[in-house]
Amino acid sequence: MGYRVYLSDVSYFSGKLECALRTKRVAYERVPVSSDTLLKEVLPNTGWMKVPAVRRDDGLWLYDSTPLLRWLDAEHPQRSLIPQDPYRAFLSTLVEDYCDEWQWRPAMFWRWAWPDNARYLGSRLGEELSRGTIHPAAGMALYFRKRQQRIFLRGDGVRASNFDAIAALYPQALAWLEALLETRRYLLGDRPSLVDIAWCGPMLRHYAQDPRPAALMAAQAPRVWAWVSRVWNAGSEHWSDAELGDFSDSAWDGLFADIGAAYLPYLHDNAAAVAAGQKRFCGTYGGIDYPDLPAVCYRARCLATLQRDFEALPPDVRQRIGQRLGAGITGLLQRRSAASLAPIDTAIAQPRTVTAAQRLRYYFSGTPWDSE
Ligand SMILES: N[C@@H](CCC(=O)N[C@@H](CS)C(=O)NCC(=O)O)C(=O)O
Repeated sequence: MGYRVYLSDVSYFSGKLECALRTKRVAYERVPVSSDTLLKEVLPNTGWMKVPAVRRDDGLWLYDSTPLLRWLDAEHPQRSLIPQDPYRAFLSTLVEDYCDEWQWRPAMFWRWAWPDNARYLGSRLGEELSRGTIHPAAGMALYFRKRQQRIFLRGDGVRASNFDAIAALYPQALAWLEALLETRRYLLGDRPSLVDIAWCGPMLRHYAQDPRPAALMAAQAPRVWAWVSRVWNAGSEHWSDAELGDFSDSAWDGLFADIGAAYLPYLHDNAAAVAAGQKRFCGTYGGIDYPDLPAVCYRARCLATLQRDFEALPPDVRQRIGQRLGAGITGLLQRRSAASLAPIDTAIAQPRTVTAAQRLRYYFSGTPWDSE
């Protein structure tokens, strides 16, 4: 059965999903979205005005790259991306969640914080989203540049006081990946797996393809530069049967330390804010002060999912993870979340009725960050 993938050529999560489909050699038709297709096809069929979204020939709609990758590996077991053993699978899932949710801010920052890059990306988005609609591309470009800066910079805790520290998160990520790639072709060895696909979220569409961060990648991290193309082209390679690495390399230490010092504490504070019905909260994560962050329900569900998955592991696997990550991280994985939201379990979308009022609101203001 065939797939149509609704996507954007500049989108973080569309790039992530395309890397997975290409690596697994699952054929699909690319459907670049416009504001009209988002509103008339993607929204009523998934409940989100977000990409990527997938329509199978029989009318089944799938969305949200994280459960979608699990669905794909189950549906198309060839060239599986998710490691088979529970130890590697859990650590890969943790890295994926971190890439999706905690690498998002620096990736948005590098895209929208400097006027030159922001103007270029604004015009690409404007061109893409206005195609076939009545909207002028230039107007759409300006609208999206301002909207993304409002929601994902100022609205996501970026200030003059933490500007340099947030900017430094990208070169830090490059240094981590560069060290891993010094001795291997993919992040866990000789073939791609979930962690490569996850890092391609920020690395492909934002860092390797936006002019400003791409120049830095080519200059400072040529191995990462080559690896991004390697993952994109992985479908043309024969699959290696070599065992995947077990995350024991100390080159993973910096990333795991950031998960413990910044990401998991943030997820707990976010869940507490969601539980308390707060719209905004502040905190210091990984040594960076963030004055005014949105409480994001979806991320409270990410914490619930990680905690549920960790809890379900056999005790010896939990113990091995504890030995690798340290008691601080496993403590955070076990500490009760303040919110009791459902884990993220399915990629299968339920069609929903979109009221005229919602349609109008979305039309003028776009999807809210945390739409249900
Ligand atoms: N958790 C979702 C996130 C999807 C997402 O946020 N997509 C962005 C593009 S990368 C989007 O469509 N945003 C729409 C908007 O901001 O209005 C996934 O993994 O697929």
